[in-house]
Amino acid sequence: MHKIKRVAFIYPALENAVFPCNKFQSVAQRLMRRPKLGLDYLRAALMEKEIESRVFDQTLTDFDNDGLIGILKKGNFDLVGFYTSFCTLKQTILFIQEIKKNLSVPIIAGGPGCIHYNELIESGCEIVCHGEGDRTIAEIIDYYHGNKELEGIEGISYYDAKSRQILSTPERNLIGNLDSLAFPLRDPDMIRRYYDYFAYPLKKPYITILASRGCPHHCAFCTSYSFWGMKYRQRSVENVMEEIEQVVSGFGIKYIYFIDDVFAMNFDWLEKFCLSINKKGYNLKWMCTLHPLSFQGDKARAFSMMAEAGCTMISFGAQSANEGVLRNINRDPSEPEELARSIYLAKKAGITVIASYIFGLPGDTADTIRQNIEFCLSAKPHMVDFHSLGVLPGSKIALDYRDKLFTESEELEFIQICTRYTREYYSRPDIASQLLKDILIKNPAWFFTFVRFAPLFLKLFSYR
Ligand code: B12
Repeated sequence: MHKIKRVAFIYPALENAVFPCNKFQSVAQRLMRRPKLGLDYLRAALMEKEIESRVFDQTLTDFDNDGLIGILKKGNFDLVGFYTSFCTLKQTILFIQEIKKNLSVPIIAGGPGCIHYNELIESGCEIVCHGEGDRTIAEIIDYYHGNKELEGIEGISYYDAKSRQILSTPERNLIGNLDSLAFPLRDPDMIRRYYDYFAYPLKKPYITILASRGCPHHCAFCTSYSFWGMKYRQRSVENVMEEIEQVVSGFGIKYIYFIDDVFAMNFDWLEKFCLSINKKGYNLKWMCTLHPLSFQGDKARAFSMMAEAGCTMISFGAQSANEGVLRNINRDPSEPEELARSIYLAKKAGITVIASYIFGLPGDTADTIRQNIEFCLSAKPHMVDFHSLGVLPGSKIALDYRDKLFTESEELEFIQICTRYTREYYSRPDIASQLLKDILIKNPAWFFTFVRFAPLFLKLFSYR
């Protein structure tokens, strides 16, 4: 029996990834540091078992292999848990191998990289958790405490010494009632260090909150539906308000980024939420991500209600302005028209709008990609986020394109077009003046941030 008293969670940074993310993305990531909410949910689950835990976020504190070994030795941890994603998988495996060489501490892993459980286990990881980890981690602790067998824990893979095989247990059902979860256990020292220099309306200290899990859409490039299942689960407004009360009174939070795949799918929920937040009279602003089809029919009312409740920014996952490409990625060809209306109405309500596009989707040609920027130049969101397709293992695109993934040179070309079109967008006088005006209204102090980090911003705009 291995008594667990202290757990270290490691979040490997993209900047140090040895595969396969491009330099452009890692520069962009340096301009924002987001809390690792999933790990804070796990910390909350461990606290309910009176187990201490810490997150070592490599995006905040850089450490190499030796540094990590030093951290683990000094902290005297009894268990190490890795957050994994496809981009940082190789780096994670290197870390795991190094820990195995130097320490005898058991290692577990979870997160979207769990589909690579074979590689993780072969490198020395004992247990890999699939999907939601909030309940699974508690049972993994029970296993280490001798109160549970591995084969009785749903939603994991592990190496079975008897059969000398990697075994997987049956899938775990999704948590039915998200209100039953403890609120994420946030570390006040880390909260102060997170920032997002792209989102100029954002003021520090800020945190992220999830008001729902999963996404009802099935976009071919995304892995949300394969990871979280097809079900969209929403927390009650009361439960979300309780968490907001906790972070505002506990940490003086000024800004919240709702990182739901799609925020407030249901209009009644949104209305109740906006009324509740208004009633509280907090000095608090927030932002969220919406789908172009969100609140169809009731957009004007939705956006003015949101603005009144403190929403200062909406990010729309537009992805493409071309009907054929939209069909290819399982999206609705009517979206560009709907999005144009959303952008107009959200801006009218005083909300900063960012529209996000992926270049290099199935069916994309130079013309369809050009169509994206032409659409933006006409609909005029305050900001655009043009990025190239990263083919995510587990997504429909990865399955359909298994044998014809984009070559490195094609990917490089898409990245270059992203940069070129981003420059073109912001150099248009009407777009630049709209942006400057909005910054002056929302947060003029952001200009100091821009000057301070000018080399990084310029690097992004000058990538060739
Ligand atoms: C906010 C966010 C970010 C933030 C913060 C990262 C974070 N993970 O917290 C930032 C900006 C840093 C980021 C960066 C990137 N992201 Co991101 N991000 C998200 C987003 C929108 C929310 C993450 C979140 O909080 N989820 C909610 C919590 C509750 O879930 P969770 O973090 O997965 O944790 C749960 C389980 O996974 C599990 N679990 C997680 N870790 C562990 C560890 C152990 C030991 C155990 C037992 C369990 C366990 O238990 C947790 C609680 O249930 C997700 C989409 C999504 N819906 O998840 C994309 C997502 C995770 N990101 C994605 C991608 C692609 C990226 C980037 C590569 C983007 C880029 N090109 O730059 C980088 C990669 C950075 C990296 N180091 O890996 C993909 C990952 C795809 C994949 N298969 O790997 C996702 C799924 C988006 C998508 N729909 O495709 N991201």
